[in-house]
Amino acid sequence: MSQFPDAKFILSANSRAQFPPDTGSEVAVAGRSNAGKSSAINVIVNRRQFARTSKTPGRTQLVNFFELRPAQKLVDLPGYGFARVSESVRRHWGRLMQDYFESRSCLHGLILVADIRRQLTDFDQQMIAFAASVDLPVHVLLTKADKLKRGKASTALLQVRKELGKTATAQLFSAQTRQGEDEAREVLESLLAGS
Ligand SMILES: Nc1nc2c(ncn2[C@@H]2O[C@H](COP(=O)(O)OP(=O)(O)OP(=O)(O)O)[C@@H](O)[C@H]2O)c(=O)[nH]1
Ligand SMILES: [Mg+2]
Repeated sequence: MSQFPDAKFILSANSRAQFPPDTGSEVAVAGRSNAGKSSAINVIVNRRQFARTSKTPGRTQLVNFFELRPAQKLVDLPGYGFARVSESVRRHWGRLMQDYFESRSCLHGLILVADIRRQLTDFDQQMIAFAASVDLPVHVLLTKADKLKRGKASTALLQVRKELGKTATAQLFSAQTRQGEDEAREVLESLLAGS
């Protein structure tokens, strides 16, 4: 049974004017393009193709808002770090992100999704530093853990935790095996509750 039986898609926004009202409590999911953000959301919410996944990096250039429960939202942010897109798409992404982070007082936390095989990219680091500068708690999902042997995955987690220090928490995750789903849901609940 889903912990969020009434979860539903609200809208996809391409600009600040389209964002839903800045009310209640919201958690955003960010990360490199193709890292596995949408797949992680589907596992956490326990619905197949709830957030649409794709094999083409950088395709989802919209801010997707979902209602988890009344006054609780989850946001699938467009991925960064895509190589094969135009400068104008990249600029649009930057503006959209800036608008998003500037305008959401309801934002209570950030879940950063990172491919365990790539460790944290410069952009991930910048995102974490930015969140720290505005006192936004961050939790890192080291996803695609199924791609590494258990020992290697644990080593990667220790390394990332060391790198993060007190700026963020981190865990292993896999949308394929559902490893770490309970832990991720607990963190999401506590972020939404603002604790
Ligand atoms: N093996 C494995 N593959 C995964 C996992 N999570 C996601 N994938 C695959 O990685 C690809 C990208 O997944 P998405 O969830 O669409 O990634 P995204 O971060 O939402 O991508 P954008 O929205 O384009 O930025 C898809 O082919 C997924 O099936 C995982 O835990 N394990
Ligand atoms: Mg996506």
